[in-house]
Amino acid sequence: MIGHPGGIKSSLEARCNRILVDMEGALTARDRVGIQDFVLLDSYTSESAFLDNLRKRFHENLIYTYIGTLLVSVNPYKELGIYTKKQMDIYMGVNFFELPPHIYALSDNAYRTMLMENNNHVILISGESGAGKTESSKKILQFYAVSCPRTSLLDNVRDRLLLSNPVLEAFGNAKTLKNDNSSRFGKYMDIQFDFQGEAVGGHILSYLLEKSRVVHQNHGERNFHIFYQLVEGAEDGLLRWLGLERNCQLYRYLVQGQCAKVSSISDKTDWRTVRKALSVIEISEHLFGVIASVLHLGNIRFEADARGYATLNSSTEMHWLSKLLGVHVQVLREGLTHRKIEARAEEVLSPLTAEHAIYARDALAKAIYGRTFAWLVNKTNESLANKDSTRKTVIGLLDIYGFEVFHVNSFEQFCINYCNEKLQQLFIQLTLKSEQEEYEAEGIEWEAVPFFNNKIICDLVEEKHRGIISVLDEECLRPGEASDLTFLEKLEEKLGGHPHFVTHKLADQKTRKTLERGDFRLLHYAGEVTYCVVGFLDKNNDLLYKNIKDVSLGFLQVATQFKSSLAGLTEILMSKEPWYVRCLKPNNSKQSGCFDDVLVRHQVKYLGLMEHLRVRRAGFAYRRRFEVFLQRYKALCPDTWPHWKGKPADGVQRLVIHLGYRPDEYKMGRTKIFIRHPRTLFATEDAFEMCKHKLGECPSYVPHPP
Ligand code: AD9
Ligand code: MG
Repeated sequence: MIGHPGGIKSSLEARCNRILVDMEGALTARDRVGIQDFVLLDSYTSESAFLDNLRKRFHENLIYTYIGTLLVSVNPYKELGIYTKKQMDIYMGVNFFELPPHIYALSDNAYRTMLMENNNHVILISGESGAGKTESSKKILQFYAVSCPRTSLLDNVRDRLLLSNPVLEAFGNAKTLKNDNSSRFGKYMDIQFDFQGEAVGGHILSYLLEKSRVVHQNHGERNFHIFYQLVEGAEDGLLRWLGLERNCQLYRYLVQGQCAKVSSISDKTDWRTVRKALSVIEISEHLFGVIASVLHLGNIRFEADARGYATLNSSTEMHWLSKLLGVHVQVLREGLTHRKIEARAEEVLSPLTAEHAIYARDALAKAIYGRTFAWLVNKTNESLANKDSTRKTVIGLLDIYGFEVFHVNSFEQFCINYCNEKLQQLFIQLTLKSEQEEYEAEGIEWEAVPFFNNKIICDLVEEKHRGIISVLDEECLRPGEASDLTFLEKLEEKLGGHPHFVTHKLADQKTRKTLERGDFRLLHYAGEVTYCVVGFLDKNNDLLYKNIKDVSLGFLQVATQFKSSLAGLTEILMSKEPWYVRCLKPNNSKQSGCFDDVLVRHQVKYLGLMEHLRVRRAGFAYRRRFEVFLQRYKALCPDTWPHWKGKPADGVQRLVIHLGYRPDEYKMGRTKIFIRHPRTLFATEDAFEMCKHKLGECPSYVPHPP
C-alpha cells in the first residue's frame, strides 16, 4: 500500500470535498478572501500586497495561508470552530492544495510523506511570544492522536500523548505581559509511528526552564500556573495535608506580580484537567508535596541578630517544610542560615547574613522546582515510551519560547532570544541558503535572492573566546573579583565596534540617551533588545550555596549548557525533513479582529517571509533524485516499465515527456528532477494510484523508494 493507510483519497471523497470548497469559493469571491497561497499572488514581490492578502483573509477568519508548503498562521485570539473531528477527517489523506490551507493539511502531508518515504520529519513552529506556537503544536498533536489509524490496543499511549500537554503547561507555562499562557521552557517532542502509521509513543526534550520566575515575577506577571491551580483547585483534604490555605495572597512567591487572578484563566478547571492527566501518566500526589514546600519556603522570613547574622523564626513553615521534604527541622534550619566551608581539611559552618540567607532560600526554591520539572519530564517520557523494538519513524514538533522584549530584559530574555536567533539561522540555512546553493550545485539557472543572514548575531552570542557567553563564563570563573559591571566592561573591550552590539559607552550621542550605564543592546534579527546586566553572573552560575572550591572543572555554566543543548537540538532538527509553521501576532493587546499593520509588517520582514516567497516562486517546490523518481513512477510509461536499462536521468526524461509535463513545469538537474508546482507531482501520484495493479506483475518492484 502506498501513502496513507487506506490510500490517497484521490477518488470520490476528495473530489466531493473539492467541489464543496469550489462552491464555497464561488460564494466567497477571491477579492474578499484573498489568495490561499502567496506563490500565486500576482505582485509577489510587494510587501503591501502580501500584507493586504493576510489582512483580507484574517478578517474573513481565514488565519492560514501557504507559501508553497510553508504555513503562515495569524493568531485569531478567538475560537474558530475549525479544529473539530469532522475537519480532521476532511483533511486526512487529501493532497495539499485540494483544500483551503490548514494546520491539519500540513500535519497530514508530513505524515503521508513520512509513510511513503519511510523517513523522519520535523515541524518547526516559530514566531514571537503570543503568536500561537503552542496552540499550533497542540493542534498537530491532536490531529495525530485522534485521526491516525488505530490498529492496536494502544489507546492509552494516545491519551498520554495528549495529556502530557496540560501537565507540562501547568508546570512550565505562566502568565507574562505578552501571553497569558507563555511557555517558559523550550519543548521538542518526537511522536513515534509504527509502519502502519499508528502513533505508538513519544519522547520529550525540554530546554532551559525559566526558574527565576519561581521566586520573582515582574508586575503583571504570574508564577507557573501549577501553584495557583493547587491553591485554588485542590480538594480541602489535600490542602490540609499540604499545610496550605485557599488564598494565593498568603504566599509571597505568588503575589509579586500582583495579578494572582487572571480573567482568561480558570485555575480551578485547569486543576481538574491536570489532576486527571497526572493520574493517567501515573504520577503520584507526592509531587504536590514538593510544590507546596516551595510555597512554604517562600514564606520563611529571616531577621538579623546583633551581628547581622540571619535568624529564623518561621516555625510553622519549618514544620511543614520538614514534613513535606522529609528533612529534620534542625538540618533545614542549619542549611538555611549557614554555609559549609572547608578549613584545614575540616568542614565548618559559617553563619550567613540575613541578606545571604534570603538568597540561599530562593536558590533552594529554584533548585527544588527545576529538579521537579526535570523529574516530571522524565516521568512523562517513561509513560510515553514504546517498548516494542521494531523500527519507528518520527515526526518531531518544536515549540520553543518566542522572541520577547520587555521594558526590562534580563538573562532569561537573553537566553530566549538567543534560542530564537538559532532557530531563525536554521530556517535560513535550510531554506534560503541551501535551497539556492542546491540550484547552483545542480546547474539550474538561478538568479540569487538576497537575504539577511543572522549568523553574525549567533556568532556574536556564541563564538568561542569573544562571544558574549564566553565572556560571561570567564567572569563567572573569577569569584570575588568579577561583577556584572566588569562583565559589561569586558564585553565593551571585546565587542566594541560590532555592528549588532552597543552600550552606553560605545554609543553615539543620540543612542546614548536611550541607554543606561548597566545596559547592553543587541540588534537581533527581530529587532533591538536592551538587556540590563544586573544578575547575569548570578543567574549564569545558578549556584546553590556551596563552597566555590566545589565547583569542579567539569562544571558548566547555565548559558554554556544552554548553548550546547541548542547545538544538540540543531543536529536533531537537521537530521529530519523540515516543515514550517510561521506564526504571526496580529496585535499587542490579545484582541480578536484587530490587525495591526505595522506590527504584522515587522514580523513578515524579520521572519524573512518575502525572501522565502521569492525563492519559492522562482524555484521548485519538489525535487527527487532521478533514481527515486524513476523507481516510483516507472510503471506509468511503457518505455521505462518494467526496467529501464539506460541512465536514470534519461529514463526520467522519457517518463515525464510521456506524462506530458510542460517544459516550464520541471528542470533536469545533475542528479535530481526539479518540479515547479506540487500540482504536477500530485497528478503524477494520482496516475500512479490508478495503475498500481501493474506493480504486481513485476516481482522486482520495490514500493517504497529507499
Ligand atoms: V510564547 O512564545 O509560549 O509566549 P506562543 O506559544 O506563540 O507564545 P500561544 O500558542 O500560547 O502563543 O498563543 C497565545 C494565545 O493566543 C492562546 O492562549 C490562545 O488564547 C490564542 N491563540 C493562539 N492560537 C490560536 C488559535 N489557532 N485559535 C484560537 C489561538 N486562539
Ligand atoms: Mg508557547
